[in-house]
Amino acid sequence: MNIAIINGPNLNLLGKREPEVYGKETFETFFENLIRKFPNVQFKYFQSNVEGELVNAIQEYGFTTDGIILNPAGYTHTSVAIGDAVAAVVSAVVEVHISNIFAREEFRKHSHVSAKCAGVISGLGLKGYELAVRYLIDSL
Ligand code: CA2
Repeated sequence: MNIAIINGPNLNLLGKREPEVYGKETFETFFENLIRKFPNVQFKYFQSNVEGELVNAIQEYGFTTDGIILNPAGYTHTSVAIGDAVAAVVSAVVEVHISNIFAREEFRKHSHVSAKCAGVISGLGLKGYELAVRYLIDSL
């Protein structure tokens, strides 16, 4: 089974800035442990701060993997293009947010992506990515 994790802008700063909101762990450390926990899953990881690169990655992995775990970060709330890309691909897409976007500012409560996804996990920290992996394994 192949799963791609795609992270949007600023998530390369995880564990380095704003630990009170996003936690102390870097994504690299979390990802190493995730690979160890799921030896039967082949993971791809992509992070970009550039909207078009995220669209390209969704298009690439959306036809070559079984599932995508997508945290579009700030583009969640602004990007019609990322929502359109998710709608266009065949892989199951799970939207994940580390923080609870419904407990924050009003503008974070709207996502251009959620309605195009199989489901959304928000507010469970990095654990949300692991839960999304479990969902994809169980459902595919
Ligand atoms: O909670 C999430 O996962 C978000 O997608 C994170 C985005 C935010 O714009 C969304 O509303 C919710 C922000 C990502 C910024 O990541 C940082 C990580 C560490 C330090 C600074 C920013």
